Amino acid sequence: MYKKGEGVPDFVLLNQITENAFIENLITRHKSDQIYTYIGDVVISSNPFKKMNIYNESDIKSYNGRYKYEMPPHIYALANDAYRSMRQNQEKQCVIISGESGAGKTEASKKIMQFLAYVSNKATLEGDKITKMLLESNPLLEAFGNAKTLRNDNSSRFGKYMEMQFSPSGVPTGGKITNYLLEKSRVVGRASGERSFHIFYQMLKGLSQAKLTELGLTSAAQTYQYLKSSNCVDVATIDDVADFKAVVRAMETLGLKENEQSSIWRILGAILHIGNITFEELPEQKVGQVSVGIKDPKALAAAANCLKVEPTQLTRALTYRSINTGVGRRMSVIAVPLDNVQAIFSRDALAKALYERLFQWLVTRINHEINANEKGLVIGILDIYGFEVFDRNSFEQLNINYCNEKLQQLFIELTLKSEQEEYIREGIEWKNIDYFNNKPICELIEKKPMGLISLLDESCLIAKSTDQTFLGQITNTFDKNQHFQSYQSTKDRSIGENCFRLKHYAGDVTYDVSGFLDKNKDTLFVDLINSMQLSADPLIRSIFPSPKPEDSKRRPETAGSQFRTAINALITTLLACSPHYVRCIKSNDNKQAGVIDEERVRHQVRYLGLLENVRVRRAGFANRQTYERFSQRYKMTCKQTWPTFRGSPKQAVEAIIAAHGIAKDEFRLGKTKIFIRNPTTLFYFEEKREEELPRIATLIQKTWRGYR
Ligand code: AOV
Ligand code: MG
Repeated sequence: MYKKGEGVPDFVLLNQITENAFIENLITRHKSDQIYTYIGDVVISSNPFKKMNIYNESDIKSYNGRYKYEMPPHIYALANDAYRSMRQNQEKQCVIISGESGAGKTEASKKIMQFLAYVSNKATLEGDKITKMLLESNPLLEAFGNAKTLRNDNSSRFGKYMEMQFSPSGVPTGGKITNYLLEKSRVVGRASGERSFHIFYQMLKGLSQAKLTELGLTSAAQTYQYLKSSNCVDVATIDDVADFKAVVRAMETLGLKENEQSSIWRILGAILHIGNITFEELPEQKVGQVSVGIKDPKALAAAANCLKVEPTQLTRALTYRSINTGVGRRMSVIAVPLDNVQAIFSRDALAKALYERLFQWLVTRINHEINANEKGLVIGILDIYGFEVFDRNSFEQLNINYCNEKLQQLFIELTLKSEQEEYIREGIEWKNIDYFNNKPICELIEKKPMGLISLLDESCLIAKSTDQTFLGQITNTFDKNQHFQSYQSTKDRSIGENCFRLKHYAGDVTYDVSGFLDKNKDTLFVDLINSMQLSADPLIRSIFPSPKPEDSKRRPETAGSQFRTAINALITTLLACSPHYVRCIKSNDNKQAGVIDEERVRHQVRYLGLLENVRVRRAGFANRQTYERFSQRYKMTCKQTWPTFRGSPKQAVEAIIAAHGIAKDEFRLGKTKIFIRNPTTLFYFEEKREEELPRIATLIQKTWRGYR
């Protein structure tokens, strides 16, 4: 089945299960352009950083409907399995794609969608339309949600769970996208050498001159402080003009109307103008009271024009803050002028809020077009931001890395832990295999009431708290925790005084607490909301609904706890599906084709727990089914069990196994299930079943005729 010099297609087939043998096989395969390798059902993918000639229509066709063992490893084989299992078992499926930033998750998710769209599309007009829309949502959301980072030129800055919905027979009926925490701080700033979201650069290069003039924009990104600040505008691997055309095409396919598109450009234009607004101190009106005015009225006027609000209203909202004083009937609202720092904070908060709310609107708008039957069959594809470490890591990285911890935890639970537990429960003889469990670090972050997120929330409630008091508090709380370090607790100079370090499953990350409280509170002053409500643009008004009276009594949920809730809901959703895994490996840090960095790969193989995965898999059983299910499915392949059988399901299974002379080591009979060691045995039964089906069908037909 496989050629010499290409390594083994499944790590389970290695002669020796050692780390070196594993890595050697991965490198051999990568060098011979075999980027996919299995560990049983799990697909390991190593990023080639070059265009591969393996994703053509002919490739899709050759994997469609085939069994895994018939073809070389491919992500299409996994997609095909998910589609088959969904129809065969009438069960929801999910594909969980993990790996660090730049490892190839987003590319993998698109390949899976492309395969599913192709094979499920039965060329009906409706099916055609739906699959087109699902596929076109990718370039659209990538334009708004992805950006160039130091790790990846097309890095996802939001998490995405895309459910493709199907009818019981597997015809596409719709889809639904759930998005997770967008890194909105990128809109106002980021590390040098990175870019803001793709759409800003695309728009400036792609919009017509007339449109730019209408929005008061020039095509030079350098004009805008929000884009200029990170010293990166053009990226060699990115064609913004072509991407812009794809975005506009996608908007049309997805039914975004002319006026909606126009509002989108206006909001984006407004954000760029807002970034150019600066403030200056005004002469003191009262002794000791500092207030600021707008320094550059042109930028403000341009922003107001894009937002369709009065410049005076926008000025007021950016430079004053309303505060409630007194209680009951004595309550009144006073306007307090902001100082320069506060005004900048409020300006940036408005830009971030506009962008985040526009993004959320876009996802909702797409769902409105595509969401059909949430209760039916689905294949969900999870593509999140991968584990990342930069020189400076903040609140965003903490959330991203927490999310990766949770997915690693899920992988451990499903493939290493529960697999071994099930053998024991079913009374199958089993020698335990050790693995690194990252549960303690998940708990350190998310546990209530003493985890990091809860403690951060607590700090946000106390008026006197600062980022530094928060750091002091977590240092005290996690003093004895081996996954936590800070300068105060270790006097280790490599951890800055404003920082703490977490020992994540994928490596150590040092987080700088500056800005943690503000980012977690994520307040948007009511003045800004009110000013947006006065916009003459309905889309802008709709994304800034007025706070409900009951909201003023409740504390708004913080960004951190919202994310924790969303991620745990995601895990619940995933647990309700049959999982399929893709584990992506980043071959090198320089995005180079043909290069595979042994040490980087070794590190990833270790933290992903891939060797343990092979061990459990090899010592274990590839497939298990309840006696009921197995006997129902294969009873026609055995004379004793077809057409009727009087014994228990377990006895039926025993009869079937015996009739086919299956070797003793190939299966085990547990308390409620049969365990099968090799997938080939199952394929054998599938083939036998398919051979028998036509005969049975004729038999049934004859019987029916007899009745008539
Ligand atoms: P990611 O999704 O895992 O990172 P991507 O899927 O964006 O990573 O992959 C990064 C880059 O690697 C892509 O832009 C391609 O250039 C290249 N690449 C990945 N997979 C393939 C493939 N199968 N064939 C060819 N090139 C590939 V992040 O979103 O940063 O975590 O937040
Ligand atoms: Mg990605």
